[in-house]
Amino acid sequence: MHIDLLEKRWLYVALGMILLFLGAIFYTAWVHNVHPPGHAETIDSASLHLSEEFAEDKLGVQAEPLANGSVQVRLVAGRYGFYPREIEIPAGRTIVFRLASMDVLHGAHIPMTNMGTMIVPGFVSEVTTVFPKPGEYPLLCNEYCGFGHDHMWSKVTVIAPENWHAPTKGGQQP
Ligand SMILES: [Cu+2]
Repeated sequence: MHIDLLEKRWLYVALGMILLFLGAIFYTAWVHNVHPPGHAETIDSASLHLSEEFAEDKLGVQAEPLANGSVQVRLVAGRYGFYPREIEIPAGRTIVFRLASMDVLHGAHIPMTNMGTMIVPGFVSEVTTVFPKPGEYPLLCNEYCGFGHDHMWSKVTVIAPENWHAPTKGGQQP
């Protein structure tokens, strides 16, 4: 089969682009730890307030660290806010966010970090991340969820590990 030289060149260009994009996907997966969510855990969004994990007094930074030493944070997303509105977490430690929506589709995103996930009603979203530097970070909703979407954000304060203390009981906030 004869393939014209010009056509061949364009084939190589197309092939090169495919390899470039595949390379970018694998690079971000391996080097920056960016993965599609592989976590499917269901929950009844209409009765979060009655649930074992997402009842009002169980939200926020958890008093007990997980078995591997990471700090667990539970948040509920609802029109229009993340609850609790403010959390304090330590820098340099693994943070496991667990999020559930009480109404519609929301997103959770902390700009300039790899903390980002959709919060689909009926499912628990889990994101594991580390904040290397202390500071104040906004936690934003990045899925349009209604008229108040622009105002849907919470404050995440990352504190130097030596100054951070776990809350004495679940749900307790600064
Ligand atoms: Cu939202």
